[in-house]
Amino acid sequence: MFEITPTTRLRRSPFFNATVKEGVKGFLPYNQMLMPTGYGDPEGEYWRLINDVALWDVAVERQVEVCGRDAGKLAQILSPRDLSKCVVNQGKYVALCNHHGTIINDPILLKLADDRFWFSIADSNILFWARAIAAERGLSVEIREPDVSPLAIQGPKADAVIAGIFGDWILDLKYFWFRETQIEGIPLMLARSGWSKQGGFELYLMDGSRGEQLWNIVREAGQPYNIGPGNPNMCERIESGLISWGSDTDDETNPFEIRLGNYVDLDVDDDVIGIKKLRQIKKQGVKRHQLGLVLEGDQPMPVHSTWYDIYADGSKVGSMTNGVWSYRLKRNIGYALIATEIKVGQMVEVCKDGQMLPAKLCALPFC
Ligand code: THG
Repeated sequence: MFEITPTTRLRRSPFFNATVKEGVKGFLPYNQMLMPTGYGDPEGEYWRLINDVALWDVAVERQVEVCGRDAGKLAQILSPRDLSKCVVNQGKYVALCNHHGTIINDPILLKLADDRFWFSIADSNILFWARAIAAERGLSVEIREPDVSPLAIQGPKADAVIAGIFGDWILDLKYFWFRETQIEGIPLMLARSGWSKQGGFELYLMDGSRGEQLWNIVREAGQPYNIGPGNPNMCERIESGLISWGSDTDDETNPFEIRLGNYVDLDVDDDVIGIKKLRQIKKQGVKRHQLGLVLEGDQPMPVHSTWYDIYADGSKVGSMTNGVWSYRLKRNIGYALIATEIKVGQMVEVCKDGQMLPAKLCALPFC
């Protein structure tokens, strides 16, 4: 086989050494960092997330910090979602769009103070984007990537683990809300969030030199609950209908096509990037929509690394953008980004490596 050439271009997470000790088996590049992709037991790691609790190194979800007099103004200009009622210590899921209404990232926005925000970003360069927009609009802000690295604790027993470490106040934390705290002097932002529908928290580590220590604290507290290492789980997230920007989206995808229309407020000010185009798209109606796909057959198929064409009556009608063996449904499932004329319940064919695979369209989420 081959190895990854050592390079400063792929930065290491503060939890890197901890994940190596846990026996991490693979990485992928994300925001110019290495993100762990598994520990050698995909099915065990999946069921641990569904039944118990899992610990994920998600330091690759970098923060783009915007602070200064015009920070709130810039956050709103970048976000086609009304932030006027967002209060300090509240987070919001936002679909950042460009001037064409194309989604360019789907971060969680954390409001730390009236003049300080973090965009907790997916895999595209929002630091450059935010700086360019701020400069063009003459705004008084400072924009940087702070030393902040999230560690996710996900699964039905995450509440018990986190309450055991930090106290019962965490049980009152609302979805996407967060609070600054510390453990053994390690500075943290503790949020109820995470890229699964099994519930959980994210600890935003604010001192990169203390990653291994934090990992070990959580690992130890989680022992009675069968905690173990894992990573953002492709199977669970597809079953749950979550979006993976850049793999479910292409260079023309708008939020309405991929079920994020609820996070777009069309009556925000005209200076919000993309809003005029989004109003137009909403009025005209979308040409594509995102549906679930269930393939025929009960044998797991390899995970894909490319989109597959979808055919109906011999013509191409869309793409299968991802696919995975569902441990709960015992079927290969995935998402279709497909012409709006094609509806739930309809049969189509997915062209995979020259083979036509029959599949049925269904509503999302699967589970
Ligand atoms: N955690 C943090 N930052 C992140 C992610 C994360 N940045 C990148 C990426 N993940 C952002 N993407 C998502 C996508 C969906 C959700 C969270 C992050 C999510 N969505 C729910 C849903 O769609 O059903 C709920 C949305 C809502 O109710 O507002 O949770 O994981 N720190």
